[in-house]
Amino acid sequence: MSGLSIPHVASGKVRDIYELDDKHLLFVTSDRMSAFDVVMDEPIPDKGRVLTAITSFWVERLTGVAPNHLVSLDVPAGVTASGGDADLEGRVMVVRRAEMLPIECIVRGYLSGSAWAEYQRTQTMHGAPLPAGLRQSERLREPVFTPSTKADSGHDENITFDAAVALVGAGLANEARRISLAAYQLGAELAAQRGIIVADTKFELGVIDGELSICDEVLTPDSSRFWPVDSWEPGTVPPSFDKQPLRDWLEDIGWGKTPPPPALPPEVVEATRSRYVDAYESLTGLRFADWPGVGSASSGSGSAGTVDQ
Ligand code: Q0Q
Repeated sequence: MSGLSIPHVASGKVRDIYELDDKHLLFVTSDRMSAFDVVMDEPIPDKGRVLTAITSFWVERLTGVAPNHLVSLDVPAGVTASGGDADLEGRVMVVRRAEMLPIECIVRGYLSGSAWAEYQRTQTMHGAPLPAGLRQSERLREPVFTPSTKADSGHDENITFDAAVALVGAGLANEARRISLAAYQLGAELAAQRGIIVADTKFELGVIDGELSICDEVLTPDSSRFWPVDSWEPGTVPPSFDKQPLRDWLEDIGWGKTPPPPALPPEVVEATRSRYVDAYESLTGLRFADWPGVGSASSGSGSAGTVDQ
C-alpha cells in the first residue's frame, strides 16, 4: 500500500484512528496523557505501547467470552509516521471495522466516580436502587453492567439498562451485558491475583459480521480504575495505580484543572511512565522491555504524529 494517504477517521484524547481499507482501520495509541480531562503538553514515553500491550494481553484471554476486532499488531507495509520521529512499532492495532454500539459498556465492581456521586444524591447507581449506607469505593455485592451514552463533548450520561435497550434493542443490550460482565469477571479475577483491583472498566463493543465483538482498548489503565489491593479501604479514594503520581503533583502545585496544563517536570513524566510500565508487568508477568519498539531509537519520542504513506 505505498503512495496512498491514510484518511484520518477519529481522534480521542490519546488514540487516533485511520482508514486502512473498506474493512480495516488502523488504531494508533499515542503517548499523550490526560489528567482531569485535560491533555498534558508532554508525552509519557511508551505509554501508547503499554496500553496497546495491555489490550493485546486481554484480547488473547477473552476469546472464549466474545469475538474481537483485532487483526494484527504489525505496522502495515508502507505506513510511516510523520510529524517527528514517533515510531509506530508497538503502538498500532489493525482492526476490523465494526458497527459500534452507541453506548459505553461499563462494568462496576466498586462504588466510585460518577456512580458514587449519583449514589450520594439519590441512593441509586445508573438509576437502579442500591442499599443504604454504602461507603465510597465500597465493593458491590456483585459487578453491575452500568451503561452510559457516548457524549461527543463533555461527560457521558449514565443511563439505566432499560434506556440502553431503548437505544440498541433488547438483543444487543442483553448480549452487551453478558459480554461486559464476563470480560470484567475474568479481568478482575486475574488482576486480583496480581494485587490489582479493577474497580470498574469501560468496554466498547461493535457488530462485526453479525456478531457483537470486543473492540477498542480493553481493561487498560485508561479505560479502567486500577487500585493497588493493599491501598483499598472503603470510605476512602484509593490511589490510582497509574495516574496517582501525576494527579498528586498537579494538585500539589495548585493547578486549577483547566487548560492550559502546567509544564511537567521530567521526574513526574518518568514516575508516570514507570507506573504504566509497572501496571503492564504486574498484570501480565511479562517484561515490557520485550514489547516491540521499546528501547528503540525513537522509543519515548512521544505521541505518534500524523500517519501517511
Ligand atoms: C471506533 N472508536 C472509539 C475511538 C477515537 C477510539 C470508532 N473496530 C472499530 C472501532 C473500534 N474500536 C471503531 N469504529 C469502527 N470499527 C472506535 C470510540 C474514538 C479514537 C479512538 N470510534
